[in-house]
Amino acid sequence: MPTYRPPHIAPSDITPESVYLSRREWMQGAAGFGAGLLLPQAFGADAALPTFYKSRYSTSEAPNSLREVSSYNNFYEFGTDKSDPAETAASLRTEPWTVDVAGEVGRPRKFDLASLMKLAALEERIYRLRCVEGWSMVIPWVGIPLAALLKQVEPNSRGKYVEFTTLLAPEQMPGQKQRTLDWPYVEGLRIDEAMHPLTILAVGLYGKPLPKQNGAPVRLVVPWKYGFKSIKSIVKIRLLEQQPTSSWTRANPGEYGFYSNVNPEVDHPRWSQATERRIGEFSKRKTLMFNGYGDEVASLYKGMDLRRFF
Ligand SMILES: Nc1nc2c(c(=O)[nH]1)N[C@H]1C(S)=C(S)[C@@H](COP(=O)(O)O)O[C@H]1N2
Ligand SMILES: [Mo]
Repeated sequence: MPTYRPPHIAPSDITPESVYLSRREWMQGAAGFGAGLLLPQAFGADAALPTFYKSRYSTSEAPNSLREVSSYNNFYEFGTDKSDPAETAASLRTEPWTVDVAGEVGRPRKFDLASLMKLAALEERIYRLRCVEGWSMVIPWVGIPLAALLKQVEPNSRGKYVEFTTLLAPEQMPGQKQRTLDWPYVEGLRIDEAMHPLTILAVGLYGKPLPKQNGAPVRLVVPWKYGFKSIKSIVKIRLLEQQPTSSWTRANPGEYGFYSNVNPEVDHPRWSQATERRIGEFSKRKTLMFNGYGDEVASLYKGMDLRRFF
């Protein structure tokens, strides 16, 4: 059952009223899930985002509650338990914040968060997130297409890959004092994956700025890849000629490849990837090829052996 709705309505076709209605609906939805009480805690009392549009690039599946989205996290900079980031990420300082974009580009530039949010209309994108560990969630992100930022810096013909780096600050990120990974966390995409309209830089979720445990103030979201590709709290973006090595590939190249497309037919060496458990549900679901985004992204991998390029 395809749940992805193709984008035949441009953001400009959607009236502010529908945005307002949808926001009210989410607030009711959040309260209905019992997460209303968590709102002030997760976001801070005066948190606000500029107006944003409801994107057609959204699944019609019901989002997980705000409580689930903001209390069950992977963010090893704050510990390896799912509950650690929500408990300890308060020590992350997200202001001021700069994303430094350079490398194989004509116009290298440093963006603060305000200028980054002005690069394109903010959109809500309700995406499935499939963790390589075998669980999934549906998350209502708010963000801009990564392509809007890349176009600004004008990649040159040698810019074939994009490398992303998380903040390195052990005093704010206690997990970086442990050698769980080679810090800072690094991820990478091929330029066509990075430019794909489904790839976003998220600055919010559930209509508010990102909770720190979800990668504030800005993180990547690549919905057809395993969750670890969606790197959090980004400070640096580099356009490169050579394929970068991500932290997980460096840690274990036999288990985590560069592409990491969600693929129920290619098992992780230690477990099957055929099914997943949606957080909040009891029984398992079948994992969908490319996490259900195959109609949009399969052409990026035409002719590639996805067992070899896992
Ligand atoms: N910097 C950084 N980014 C990260 C991680 C991390 O440990 N550090 N974990 C990844 C993994 S494994 C997943 S599944 C997602 C989880 O995102 P969420 O907590 O917002 O659901 O973040 C990804 N991004
Ligand atoms: Mo993950």
